[in-house]
Amino acid sequence: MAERLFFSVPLSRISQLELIRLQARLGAEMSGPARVVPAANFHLTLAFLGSVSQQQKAALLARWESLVVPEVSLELDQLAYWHRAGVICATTSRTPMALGQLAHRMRQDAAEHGLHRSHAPFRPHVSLFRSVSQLSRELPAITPVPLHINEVDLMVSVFEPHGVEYHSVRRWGGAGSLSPGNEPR
Ligand code: 3AM
Repeated sequence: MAERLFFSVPLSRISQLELIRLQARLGAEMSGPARVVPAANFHLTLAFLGSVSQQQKAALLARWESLVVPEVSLELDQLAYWHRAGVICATTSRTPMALGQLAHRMRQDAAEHGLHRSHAPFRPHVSLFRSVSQLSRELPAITPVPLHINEVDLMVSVFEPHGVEYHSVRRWGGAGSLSPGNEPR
């Protein structure tokens, strides 16, 4: 059975709380069918892989087995509304080079192995609202939300009756690097 997979960066509890506060502030102004992204679904996508067969997934995991996650900091310092996607997200005016390079490698690897080919440039973001058909007024300036990045997940996206759920299939970096067979000596 194929699965919908993507590489992403998880968010710390502190960053999640700051983004929940931001959602509450914006939500008061939101009209129409806009949906609030639940904090459990907050993530920063590095590369969307599309529908991946079990065979492709095993090969993908083998290729990325020894991934070393770069330690980088970034600030989510602005809001953006992406009309075509119907998304309001927190994004950054400065992408750390190491993060951009990792996203590029992952996207290139996916395209080279018959998975999703990304065309849009990598723009680090965390989606806060979906199905936003229009903005009633300009998005406000925000206090930057700092993110300290040292972990990467391979995530599976599952459609449940109550909405989409994301689950980590494999984590690299941070505590995730202590998975069996990858323990420090
Ligand atoms: O944009 P966020 O990070 O909220 O980036 C999309 C999404 O999350 C991307 O994968 C993430 C998890 O669903 N994504 C989903 N569908 C996509 C598609 N058809 C897609 N990227 C490109 N094409």
